[in-house]
Amino acid sequence: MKSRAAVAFAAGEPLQIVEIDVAPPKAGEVLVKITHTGVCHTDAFTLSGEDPEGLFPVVLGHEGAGIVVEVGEGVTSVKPGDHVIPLYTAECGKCEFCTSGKTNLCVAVRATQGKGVMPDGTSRFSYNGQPIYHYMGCSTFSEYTVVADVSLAVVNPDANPEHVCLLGCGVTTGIGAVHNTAKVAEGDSVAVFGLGGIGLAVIQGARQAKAGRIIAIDTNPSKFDLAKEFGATDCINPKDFDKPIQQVVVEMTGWGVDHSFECIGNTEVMRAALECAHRGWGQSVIIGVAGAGKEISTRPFQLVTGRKWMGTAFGGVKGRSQLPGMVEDAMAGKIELAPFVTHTMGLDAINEAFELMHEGKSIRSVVHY
Ligand code: NAD
Ligand code: AHE
Ligand code: ZN
Repeated sequence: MKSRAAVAFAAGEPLQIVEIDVAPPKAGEVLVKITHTGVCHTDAFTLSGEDPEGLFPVVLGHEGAGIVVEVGEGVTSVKPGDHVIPLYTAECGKCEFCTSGKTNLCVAVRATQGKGVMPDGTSRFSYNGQPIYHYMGCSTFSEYTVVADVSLAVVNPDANPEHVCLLGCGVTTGIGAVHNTAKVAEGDSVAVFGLGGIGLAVIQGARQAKAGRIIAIDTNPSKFDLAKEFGATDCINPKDFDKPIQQVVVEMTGWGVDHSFECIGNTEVMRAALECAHRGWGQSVIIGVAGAGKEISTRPFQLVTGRKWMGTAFGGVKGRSQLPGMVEDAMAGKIELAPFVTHTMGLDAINEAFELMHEGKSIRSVVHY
């Protein structure tokens, strides 16, 4: 079938809106009509050419909501008409990772997903007869996409897709990092570096956990109003100080914060986030994705003196089991999604979403088909 799609033909170039060909779903696969997709910084990261797994031409997008159109042979977990959120972290329920009870990092389709193809090693997308790569097992920048059945969460059809698409990545990642990875407890102090969709979701999660002090940090002070709305108690701009930001946070708190979160993808800031964690027990969670060749460093003494360095993917959330409940929480007002959606646009204007992100003017742009 034909599908309107925003295709990244080459790194660093704007997406092109074209009509691509989408082949029917094979065994274990599902054809989904995407109705809405958010634009996450990770899409921009891969488009920039910095992603070691980046492949072109590709249909990017991994923060979507849609409706099942057709299922391939053997698929029983979803049916046409189901409202779904595609998952870049699949959940097969059977692999060593799924059954461990220790992680959400299912490996059922991860190897082929990283190569931009479906589990049989081929793509369902093509343009002028040439194959186009899939992205993160989702490719939500195409009106019709094909995903593995283990990469779909079935959600309440009454949920607003313009909002719950954000549970496909940004909001789930931030909130999950607080509850599943850091396990923030009542009264704990928190520092959040980077106040985009991810950092603001961390703040929302920290407020849910009844954290005490929530220090929000960004070089763009236009993010501070929303951070305060979500629960930040202090907002600081590293550019306002002539000393390292970790020193500022330590001086504000005495010995540092119980939990810090890096939500930018900057390895220098990752170091600052670790070093502002409390001596003896403070922990720092890396959420940001850093480019090819980047490495983190700190004095080992920082770890010897009790700080822990951690990381999280999709906030540790198991998508098929836990996302439906998060959608219910959003419908019940326990998770706020509307304030994240600062811009909406049709697919034709998707490049504006990337511009707004780079200019620091948006939190989330949501594209509708
Ligand atoms: P975003 O661009 O919306 O937000 C980033 C924020 O960081 C901006 O407000 C920007 O002003 C701020 N910033 C930039 N440099 C800074 C600095 N030196 N000091 C302080 N603030 C600074 O991005 P986003 O969509 O919120 O994504 C954030 C990061 O999280 C990206 O690296 C993205 O790839 C990653 N991410 C990871 C996961 C995961 O599962 N681990 C999931 C989603 C996104
Ligand atoms: N492809 C990159 C890694 C990118 C990465 O870390 N992705 C996160 C999700 S970002 C969502 O916005 C993730 O889930 N990682 C775990 C996984 O299995 O991909 C690289 O460095 O090669
Ligand atoms: Zn994302």
